[in-house]
Amino acid sequence: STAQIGVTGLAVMGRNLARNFARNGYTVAVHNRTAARTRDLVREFGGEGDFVPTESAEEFVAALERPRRLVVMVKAGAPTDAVIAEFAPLLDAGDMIIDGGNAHFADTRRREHELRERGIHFVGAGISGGEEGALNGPSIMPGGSAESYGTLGPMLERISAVAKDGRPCVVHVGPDGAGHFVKMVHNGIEYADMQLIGEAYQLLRDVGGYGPGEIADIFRAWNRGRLDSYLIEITADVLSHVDAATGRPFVDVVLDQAEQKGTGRWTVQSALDLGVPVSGIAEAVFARAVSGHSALREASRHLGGPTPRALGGDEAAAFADRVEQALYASKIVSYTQGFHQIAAASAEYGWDIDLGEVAAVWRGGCIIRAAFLDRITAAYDALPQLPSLLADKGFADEIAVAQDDWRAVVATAVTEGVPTPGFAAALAYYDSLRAPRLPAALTQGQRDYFGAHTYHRTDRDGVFHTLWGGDRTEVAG
Ligand code: NBP
Repeated sequence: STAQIGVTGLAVMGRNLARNFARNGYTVAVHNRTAARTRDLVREFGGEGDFVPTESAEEFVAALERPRRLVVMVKAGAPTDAVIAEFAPLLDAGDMIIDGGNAHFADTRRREHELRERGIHFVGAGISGGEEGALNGPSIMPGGSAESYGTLGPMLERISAVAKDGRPCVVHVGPDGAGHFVKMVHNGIEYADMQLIGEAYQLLRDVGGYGPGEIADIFRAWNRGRLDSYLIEITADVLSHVDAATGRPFVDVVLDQAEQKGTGRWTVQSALDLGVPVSGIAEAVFARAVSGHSALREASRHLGGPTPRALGGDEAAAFADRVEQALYASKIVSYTQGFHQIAAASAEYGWDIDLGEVAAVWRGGCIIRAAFLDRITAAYDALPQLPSLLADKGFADEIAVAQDDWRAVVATAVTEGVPTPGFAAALAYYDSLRAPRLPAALTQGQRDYFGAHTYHRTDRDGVFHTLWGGDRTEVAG
């Protein structure tokens, strides 16, 4: 037993993670259900470090130093359960199974509870950054016991991405499913970011009158400012790419039907359960769904409405500046909502998640890495009990400056008939929070009318019901 860590599941993610451990000086036992993958890894990359190739579960477990640390990188769902069922009986108390796949946090909670009873530490670790990140430094969000992080943490800190200030992009998020939960919300925020960027692009194209190459330049300029982020950077690259076969902009030859693997949907499902409004993420998930309903779209093309008139010259440039304000303000809102969801889950499940640390581990390695995240960490550092990111003076001030342009952009989109569900939902959320009174009072009246659901009053304590079908006197509820 010579390996400090083992990786089972050697498809793209597992293979690259194993290489990352090996390149950082660890001896890595490697295993895969189909042994050919194990042999391929060692043949192709064996020179990068110390690998211990193994072909059976017993051989794999025997290769690991104690306490054993066994990383599972297989397809999420039933395959993960199958692998756990195969390996757990071979492990001893104190050993660790680290699931680096995209598991649903509820599965992670279940697995952690089951394995804890057998003395095995189960660490559900969210890993972001795709193939490239797994190899060169991902952002890692491990859950599980604090004890497991004691020896595992330093190893993860060696292989993770490093933020600009030199801090590794990994933190012990909290017990059981906390890590996978935070990874899920990360993906939900990623959906929202992508949708907002897409809306900005469409407005620049249809209302600004810019071509894809020009919009790429606009995004490059934005990427030098407060929107500096990986997603803005790759957006510029995608928009400036020209299709080799046709000579047309790449973005014009790709079918406009967005696919999804499900983590955005999970985020919204969890938010519904927690009662947290994540309208930005929800609109992003629904926007992908709309795009995919090709028959419905085809049958709806004749519906009446405006055709956008493109601006030109200085007007277009001024419009682009306003779109930047709208994008930035909407982005603040979608992060506000995502962090609210994490805070709510943390309270619900007793995770005690440090929100500032979450923002800090997203600064490098992951898809939503952005300069902006430093600001979020600073906001939570200044006030750990911050009830909402919008309660941070810095963000509130920026939105105050951005909001006239934000409103103008949404108004223009509505007038010109360009769908901007993300921008509009973010603005509606902002205005809902600001509103001195919401029509929820009327909703309560309606509920009391048809269902005797009762209501509270603004002027005295208690629960009340009005006898709507009778003389409309008010009685105690
Ligand atoms: P896949 O998700 O495609 O899974 C393939 C691996 O699962 C292979 O090693 C395969 O073994 C193994 N496997 C399956 Br399928 N069923 C199995 C079973 N019943 N028993 C044992 N092994 C089984 O691999 P991936 O794309 O590398 O992703 C790995 C994990 O990482 C997934 O959970 C995925 O969601 C996540 N992921 C994350 C990111 C990211 O950016 N963070 C990107 C991509 C994937 P075989 O070779 O014998 O078929």
